[in-house]
Amino acid sequence: MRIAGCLHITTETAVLVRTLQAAGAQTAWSGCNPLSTQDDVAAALAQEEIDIFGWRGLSKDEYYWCIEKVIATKPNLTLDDGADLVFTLHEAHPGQAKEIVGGTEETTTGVHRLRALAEEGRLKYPIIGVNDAETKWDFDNVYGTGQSSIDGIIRATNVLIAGKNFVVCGYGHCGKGIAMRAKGLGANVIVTEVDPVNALKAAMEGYRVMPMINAAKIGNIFITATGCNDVITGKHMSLMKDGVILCNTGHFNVEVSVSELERLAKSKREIRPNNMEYTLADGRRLYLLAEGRLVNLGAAEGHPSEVMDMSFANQFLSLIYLAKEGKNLKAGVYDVPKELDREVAKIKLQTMGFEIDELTPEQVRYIRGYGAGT
Ligand code: 9W4
Repeated sequence: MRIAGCLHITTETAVLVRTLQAAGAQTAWSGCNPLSTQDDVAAALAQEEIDIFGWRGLSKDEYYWCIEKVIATKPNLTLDDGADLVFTLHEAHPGQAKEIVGGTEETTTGVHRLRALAEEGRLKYPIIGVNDAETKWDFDNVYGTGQSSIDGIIRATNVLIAGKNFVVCGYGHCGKGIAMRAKGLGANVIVTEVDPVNALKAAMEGYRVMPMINAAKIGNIFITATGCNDVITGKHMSLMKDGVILCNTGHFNVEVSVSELERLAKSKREIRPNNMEYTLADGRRLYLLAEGRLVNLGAAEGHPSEVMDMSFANQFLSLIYLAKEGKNLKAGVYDVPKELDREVAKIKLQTMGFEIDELTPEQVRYIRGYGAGT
């Protein structure tokens, strides 16, 4: 198969590309974010004569030039992260879609864009939304974001987490992972939420739950993981203690209001890489990490490879599935078949050296039967 990929050019992606090649595919690849390409990785793949189009810091025009180059290889499968490849193909090369048996999409945003396209009746081939596989989102959000966000905070500050009031804004899957890891390091975790069910889960986990305006007065470290804007604003900053650390691991730099911090500050200086000290008019200092952008990517290295491997195993198995079955599927957005998701979990357990039990035939009969009542 000829596979066109549009996915962050990172070490983990390089392993996926090599794996697809080892399985007999021809691949052509571009990055899916102008800033995420690891140039050394792109160079290494290019040296192996793998078609790779991307470098760190490309302009918007260069970004789409790379995607065009990938489309020009006349793929029959696509792999996307954010759906820029699929949209470019549909808009600029609609005739090519009939050659394509299927595609995969890595992210929630991409799946949303593709569903909208499908609802308008314009999506031209079947696409599997890899994001919704349990062995993808449940692990990268909780364990990947959890660890890498704490890692970013520590790299940017070298602060001791133990004993700190650690405020997690948003208790979705990412917030849950961060809170769990902060607790493990000895922090007093405080959760702020707008959703009563999430807030209740946090409370039952033993965290203190309170509105942001109250947390602002007592927190030492604040991290936003909401996906929403204006979570920490000037009115919170004006209540904060001297020396607090602010960072974000959710949507790009809209959760901590950097503009309001800039407005409140009398001066600023970078005290360490990815750590900006803002001094307010009354002398209090607030430390903003990674410019309010995702701290796990800005100050650390994103998800560890042992999380990405599950996402990319889902990608790999989904592409194999589409190579075989794609022509029998109607255009639309599909879930990763449940058996593939389970297969990824099974293999991951094996690689971690864990074995599990199997149900006996009697147990299967018991579970499936309805005879056992009171
Ligand atoms: N990376 C990224 C890197 C630097 C960067 C403007 C200057 C996401 C997922 C995976 O987005 C990624 N610098 C930016 S934005 C930006 C984004 N700016 C913004 O001002 C700085 C990214 C998936 N992943 C892992 O998590 C681990 N391996 C992976 O493949 C990678 C990168």
